[in-house]
Amino acid sequence: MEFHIDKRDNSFYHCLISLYFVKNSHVEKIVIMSRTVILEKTIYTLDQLLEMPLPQLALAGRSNVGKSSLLNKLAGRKNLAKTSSSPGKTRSLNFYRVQPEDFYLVDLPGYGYARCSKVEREKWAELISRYISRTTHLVGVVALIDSRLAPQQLDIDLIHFVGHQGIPVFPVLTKADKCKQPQRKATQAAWQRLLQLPAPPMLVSSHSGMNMDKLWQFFLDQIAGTDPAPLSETPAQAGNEHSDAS
Ligand SMILES: Nc1nc2c(ncn2[C@@H]2O[C@H](COP(=O)(O)OP(=O)(O)OP(=O)(O)O)[C@@H](O)[C@H]2O)c(=O)[nH]1
Ligand SMILES: [Mg+2]
Repeated sequence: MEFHIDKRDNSFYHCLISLYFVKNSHVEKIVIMSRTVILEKTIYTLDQLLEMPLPQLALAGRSNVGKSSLLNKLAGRKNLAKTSSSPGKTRSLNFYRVQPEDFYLVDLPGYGYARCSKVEREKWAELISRYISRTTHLVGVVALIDSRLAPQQLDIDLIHFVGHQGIPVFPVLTKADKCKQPQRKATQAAWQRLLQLPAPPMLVSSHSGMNMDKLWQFFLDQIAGTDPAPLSETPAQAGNEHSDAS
C-alpha cells in the first residue's frame, strides 16, 4: 500500500513521498521518507556556468518531451518547473536541490526546437554540451525520449554525445499514457535494439505517475553509487504497470 502526502511551508515543500507497507509472509516493514526539492540556481549563459559542488543528474531531451513535467511529478509539485504545451519553455539550466540526499536534478533546455532562431538554438546547444562535458559532478544524464516516436536522430546524437564524454546515459521513455501497449513495446524494443541495452528502457508518465517511485529509487541508487551503470544500463524494469504517484 502507498500513500503520498503533501505539505507546504514558506520556503520548502515537504514531500512525504513514500509510506510503504511491505508485507512479506512474516515481516511488515514501514519506510517513511521526507524529501524536499527546491530550485537553487538558474543559469542562462555560458559565462554563468559554474561548477555546482554536489552530485548531479541531468534531465535532457527534445523540446516538449516532458522534462519539466517529470521534475514536477517527481517533486510532487505542479508548478515547481514551468511547463508548456508549446516547445521551448525552459531556456535555462535549472538546478533543483534534493534533500536529504543532497544532490541536484538539473532540468535542461530542450533541443531541436525548430521555431526559435538558429543563433538561439546554437546558444542552447552549446550551453547544454558545455554543461555535460565540463561538469565533474555529473553522475549521469537521463535522456528523455517520446514513447510515441520511432528513434529520432537528435535523440541518438545526444545519447552518443553523452556516452562519448564517458558519462552514463539512461534512456527513459516519456508520455507513456499517450500510447497503447503495442506502441510502447515497439518503441522500447527499437531503443533496446539500437543501443544494445540489456533491458528495455523504462516507460514513465508524468500524468498518471507511472514508474515514478522506481525512477526515484534508480536516481538514489546512482547518487549513492550502489548501481554504477554503463551506457547500456537502464532502470531495472520495463515499466508495463502503472504505479500512480501523488
Ligand atoms: N499526456 C502527457 N503529457 C505530458 C507528459 N509529460 C509532459 N506532458 C505535456 O507535454 C508538454 C510539454 O511538457 P514540458 O514538461 O514543458 O516539456 P519540456 O521537455 O520541459 O519542454 P521544454 O522546456 O520546451 O524543453 C506539456 O503540455 C505537458 O503537459 C506525460 O507524461 N503525459
Ligand atoms: Mg522544460
